[in-house]
Parts: sequence; structure tokens; C-alpha cells
Amino acid sequence: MALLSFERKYRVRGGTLIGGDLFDFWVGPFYVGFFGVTSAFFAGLGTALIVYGAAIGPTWDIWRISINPPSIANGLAFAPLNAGGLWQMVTVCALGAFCSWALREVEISRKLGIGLHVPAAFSMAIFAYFTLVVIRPVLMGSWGYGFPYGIFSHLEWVSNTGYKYLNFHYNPAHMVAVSLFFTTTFALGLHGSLILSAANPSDGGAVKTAEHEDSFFRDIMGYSIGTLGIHRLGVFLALAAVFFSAVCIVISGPIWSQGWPEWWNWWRNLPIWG
Ligand code: UQ2
Repeated sequence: MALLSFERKYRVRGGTLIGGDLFDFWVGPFYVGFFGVTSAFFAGLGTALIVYGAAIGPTWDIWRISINPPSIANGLAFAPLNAGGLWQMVTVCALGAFCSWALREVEISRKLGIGLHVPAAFSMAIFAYFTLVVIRPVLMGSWGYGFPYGIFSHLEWVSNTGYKYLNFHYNPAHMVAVSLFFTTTFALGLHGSLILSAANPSDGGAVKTAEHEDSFFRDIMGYSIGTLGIHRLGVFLALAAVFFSAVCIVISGPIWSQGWPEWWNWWRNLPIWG
């Protein structure tokens, strides 16, 4: 069955948050809606501003093009266009586009009568970006602490910011975030391989179901988290990883400004050592 003919019965009216029926239509396979229009507007304007920034120079080398934040000295003020103002406008466009996209997901979820888990999960990613370019710069008193929009330049920013705290691997929230990222891949590795193993039996065998999946894990470790449970675990692990990533960067500077290895002196300074 062709995708579009299958989808036709799900193309229901309503569920919009704003605009009523005005933008309640599709363009080809894409739902538009009020937030589809704002998504396109912010994404288009932001991209045009980045291209304008690239045209100002000094390079067209795709790896080295960079839209830089204002200087630290500029503080939390509006900056001139060619001295960080462009970065400020691109940041507003990015947040406008990301939030529009999340709200478009909400409208589509409401149309279909499904939960809001997808926009809720995407919101955690928006929160992480917002932490990097708004919350932490505001707490530290300057937009100059935001990261530059460029391929190599943002990598340099991550490296420089990390080394400012000597060794980021000693940041306790960084430790938690990394552990959660690894656990996320572990869980998806278990889940993906388990599903494929049940769907691909030996030649001629019947495709297996959840009973076999449960049995595998009960046999090997005495416990199965279940078919719904593994997906709840997956969302929890992924969102927790992103959340602790935001925590690990927002405490670097606003809460702790020495090297992260020194933070562990609280352990050596416990009175129990005498
Ligand atoms: C499971 C189950 C699934 C799965 C997986 C498990 C039938 C199809 C992968 C096994 C997962 C467990 C026991 C949790 C592991 C814990 C962590 C923190 C990784 O039981 O139910 O459904 O895909």
C-alpha cells in the first residue's frame, strides 16, 4: 500500500493549538499548521543570516565559516551586527525554529490522538541548547560565553571550555551524563538485537513474539523488563543523558570555576580522615 493512501485516513481536521483551520493542511507529505509556517520562517531567516555572515568573511571554507558570539566585554547587551549581533539574531531564529518544531509535533500528536512523548523528548534537546547559549551566558554575565556557530569553531569552543576546567572528566555531572549515554547505547544494542533475533529465526522457522523475547532474558538473567518497559527505559536513559549534559555545563562557571579535579578535594577534606 502506498504511503500516502495509507496515511489518508489519518489526515484528520483539528488538534491545532493556534490558527484554527487556517493552516490546517498538508503540502505533499508534510503537515503545515501555524507552527509549520513559523518553523519555515525562523529556519529560513536563520539560514539566510548565517549565509550573510559567511559573505562578510573571512572565508567560504565550509569547515571554517563561523558566526561568532559577541566579545565577553559586550556583556548582556545587544551587539553590533558584525560583532556578535548576527550570532544573537541566529540564536533567536534557532530557538524560534526549534520551539515551532516542538509545537508542530504537539499539533500532529493531538490530531492523531497519541501522547505528547515525542515533543516532550525533543524539548529536552531544546533545553540543552538553551542552557548552552542562554542560561549559562546569562548566569556568567555575557553572551560571549555562548558557543560559535561553525563546524571547526564549535569544536574549538568545546575543547577550550573543557580545558578551562583542567579535565572535564572529573566533573561529576559529566561522569553521570557519559555513563547514561553509554547505558543508552547498551539498552538499544540489547533491544535492537533482541527484536532482530525474534524476527529472523533460523531458515524455515516461524517468526517469534514477545514471549520468546521475555524468555531469553529470564533464562539469562532472571529478569525481563518487558516490551513496553524497554522503551520506557530507553526514553528515560536518553533524556537523563541530555539533562545531565546540560547540568554538567551549567555548573561549570556559575557554580564551580576552578579545575574539576580540585572539586574532589571535598572527599580528602572529610573530617573522618582525622
Ligand atoms: C527485555 C525486553 C525487551 C528488550 C530488552 C529486554 C521483552 C523487547 C532489551 C532486556 C532488558 C533489561 C533486562 C533491562 C536492562 C537494563 C539496563 C539498565 C540496560 O526484557 O522485554 O523487549 O528489548
